[in-house]
Amino acid sequence: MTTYLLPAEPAPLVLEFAKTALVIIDMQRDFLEPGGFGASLGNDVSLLRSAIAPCQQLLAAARAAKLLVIHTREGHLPDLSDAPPAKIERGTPALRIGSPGPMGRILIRGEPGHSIIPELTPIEGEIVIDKPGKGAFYHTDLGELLKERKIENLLVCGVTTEVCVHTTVREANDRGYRCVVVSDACASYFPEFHRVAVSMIAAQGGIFGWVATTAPLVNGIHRAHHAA
Ligand code: C5J
Repeated sequence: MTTYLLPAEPAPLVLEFAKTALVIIDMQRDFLEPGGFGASLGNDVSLLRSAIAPCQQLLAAARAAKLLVIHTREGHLPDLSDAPPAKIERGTPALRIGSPGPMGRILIRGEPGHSIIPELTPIEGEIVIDKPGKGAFYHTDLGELLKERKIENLLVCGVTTEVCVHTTVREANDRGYRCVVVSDACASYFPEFHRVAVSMIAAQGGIFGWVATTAPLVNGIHRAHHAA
C-alpha cells in the first residue's frame, strides 16, 4: 500500500493508506428507514438515501484494499442508563428514545432499528463502535483503537452531515487526525445544512479537515492498492 495525492478542498492531501481508516457514521435503519428515530423527529428519511451508493463504493474499495473499516451506531442501552434525561426529553412524548416503534424501541441497542442498513452490513473483521452520543469518540474506545493501529487519517462518510459526522470530525480534529469528509457520501435531512456543514469543514484553510468526493477517493484507493 502506498500513497495518493487526493484532490480535495481546501487543498490536495497526501494520503498514506496504511495509516488511513474509513469511518462510516450511523448508516442505521433508525436514521434511514421510516418508523425510526429520524422519522420520529419529523424528518423525511428519504433525503438520506443519496449517501448509500457512495458509501457502498467507498466500502467496497476499502475492503478490496484492506483498509481499516469502522462502522458507528448511535444508540442506548435498554435501561437508558447511558442516555442523559436532556436527550430523552426532546420530541413528541410517544416517539421518544426508548419508545416502541415499528422497528422496535427507538434508538435502543439490539433493536431492529439500531442495526446498520442491509446495503452496508459490516463483515467479519470490521469494527463496529456503539456510541451513546453524537461524536464517535465520546464514551467509546475508538481513540485507543486508532492509536493501537497507528491510524493518522480518517475518511469520514455517513449521516447526518451536520450532526454525527460533524461532531465526530470535530472530536477527531482536536485529537490530531487528518479528516477527509466525503461530501457525496454524507447526507442530511436538511440539504441546506449539508451544504453549509461541508463548507465549514474546508473553510479557513481547512479548519476541521478536508472535503473530497467519492470518485477520486475510490480511484486513489484502487491505484494505491494495485501499485503496492
Ligand atoms: C442525529 C446522527 N442526527 N447520526 N444523529 O441525531 O446524526
